Amino acid sequence: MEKIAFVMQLKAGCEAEYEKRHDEIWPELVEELKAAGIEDYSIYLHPETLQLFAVLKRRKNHTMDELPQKAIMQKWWSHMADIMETDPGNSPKIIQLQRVFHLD
Ligand code: RM4
Repeated sequence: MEKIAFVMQLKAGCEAEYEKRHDEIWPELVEELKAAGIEDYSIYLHPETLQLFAVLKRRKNHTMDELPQKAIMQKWWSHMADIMETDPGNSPKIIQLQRVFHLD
């Protein structure tokens, strides 16, 4: 497994709605994420900047790169597009983070 982290951006005033939608995440999306080799996926909200800090583990032979082509992923991104900063095609704007410290 490897652990990666990235940042997304929430729109102002959408904190409660973002959490609610994830409380109600679609089971078929969860299945697709797990099938892609993702585990232990958390998203944390920075209350001042509204940055969404995401951290997850993924199998070495993960297929995360194929997720953007999956119908359920595209449906989810379109469902979320009104409350997140997005790129064309509704995928969330993402900044990959570089690990600078680790303690096992
Ligand atoms: C996020 C964003 C990510 C997705 C998670 C489940 O808000 O849409 O792309 O992996 O939800």
